Amino acid sequence: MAKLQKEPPPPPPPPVFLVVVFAAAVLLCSCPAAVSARKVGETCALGRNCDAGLHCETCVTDGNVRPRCTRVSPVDPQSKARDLPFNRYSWLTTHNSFARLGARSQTGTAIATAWNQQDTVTQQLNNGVRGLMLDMYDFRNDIWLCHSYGGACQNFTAFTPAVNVLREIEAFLAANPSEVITIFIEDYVESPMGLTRVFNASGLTRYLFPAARMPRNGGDWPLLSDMVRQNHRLLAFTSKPDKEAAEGFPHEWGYVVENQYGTKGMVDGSCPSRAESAAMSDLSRSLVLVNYFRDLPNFPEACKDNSARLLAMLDTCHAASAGRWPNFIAVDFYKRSDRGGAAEATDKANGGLVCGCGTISACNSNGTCSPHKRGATPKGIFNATSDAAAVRRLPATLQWQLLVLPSTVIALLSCL
Ligand SMILES: *[C@@H]1O[C@H](CO)[C@@H](O)[C@H](O)[C@H]1NC(C)=O
Ligand SMILES: *[C@@H]1O[C@H](CO)[C@@H](O)[C@H](O)[C@H]1NC(C)=O
Ligand SMILES: *[C@@H]1O[C@H](CO)[C@@H](O)[C@H](O)[C@H]1NC(C)=O
Ligand SMILES: CC(=O)N[C@H]1CO[C@H](CO)[C@@H](O)[C@@H]1O
Repeated sequence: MAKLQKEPPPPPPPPVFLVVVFAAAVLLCSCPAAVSARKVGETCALGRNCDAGLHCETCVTDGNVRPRCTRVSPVDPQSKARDLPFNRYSWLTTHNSFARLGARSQTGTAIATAWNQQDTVTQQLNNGVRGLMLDMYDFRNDIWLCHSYGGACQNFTAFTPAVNVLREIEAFLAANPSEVITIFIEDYVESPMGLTRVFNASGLTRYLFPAARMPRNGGDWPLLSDMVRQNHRLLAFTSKPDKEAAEGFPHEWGYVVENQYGTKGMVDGSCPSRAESAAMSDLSRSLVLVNYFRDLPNFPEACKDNSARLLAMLDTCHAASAGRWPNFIAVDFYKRSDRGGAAEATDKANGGLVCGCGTISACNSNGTCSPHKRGATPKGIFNATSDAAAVRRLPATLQWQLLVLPSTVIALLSCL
């Protein structure tokens, strides 16, 4: 394989460089909006100091006490490619999406169970989350989102009737006609046709992608653009095998391989499948889900878990999954990280799936990698063109950017 080797552009003549620095400094210092739009890793006081898709936080457990802008939203892979099979995309997924920090139980009782996320499902969807893990239980003659205590849903572990969150999802799908969402139901519902009734009541039934159209023997999924065109924009997998025949809800592990969840799934360098799933390397399931969260959600540690360790686990699971990048990356406190976090992990998986680049930002619309994004090109299964693209010369516009970039940084520093 040809090694990525670039000719350094000729150094710019010093007078030009100084003029650019001066111009950039004048522009940036005179424009507060530009100065307050901070990039990943820059110091901030408030979320609105940071660029779109970022927020302001510390990660003390990782030694980062200085508040800095960190990633929240992944890059939308549809901005690069819409006409790939659904199994060629990766989606940021929240574990126990409904268990919002500080939420009260709608039974009126104080919640005495774990919280896994910081914001509502609507906010998660607005931030680019596209996979939701929901635990559904029979409770009070209805179906609730709940954790179990003593094998059942209790007043103090019940969050909200499932229909409320399903209606949030419905509102998002109605308002965003090209978005596709996947729900993973941890299903404890025994009441007859219980899932059907609650999906009916939420208005979501018409969006459901039919199980009959899902590939069973490792084939490609329909194209994302086709799913959007047919308005089959909701996948709802259940953990209960019998509901596929009874109600048409696909049984998750007939279509998805999934690694061990919880603390046992966070052992560095290992990515075993969970008990209910076929082996990670089983190619008869076309979708791959990677869990990366603890048995007990840990808010202070989550920023560290969701950073370098998560990225390393992606590589481990990629190798364990026969060279497949995960289609779903499920975490607790998805907004927390020391920099790029779960959003960056999703970008990395999308880079591998969409075009064979190290990150989705480097993908061109024709499936090649943009040459100025270096980083190792991952060995994905979709690698046809990326190596060839990586050795091309820098175009003139990028040489110009190389000139402007350092001067912009210097100018910004001089404003502080
Ligand atoms: C749960 O709350 C309801 C009223 O909100 C109450 O009637 C019921 O007794 C409670 N159940 C338990 C086990 O505390
Ligand atoms: C769900 O809605 C469909 C279509 O309106 C209807 O035919 C079906 O009977 C409903 N199922 C239940 C269990 O409510
Ligand atoms: C792919 O797209 C990039 C960027 O638009 C372009 O520079 C490149 O020439 C294209 N490559 C091919 C093989 O079409
Ligand atoms: C889909 C694809 O192009 N896969 C190729 C990735 O690279 C290996 C090794 O170069 C090929 O054997 C695959 O066919």
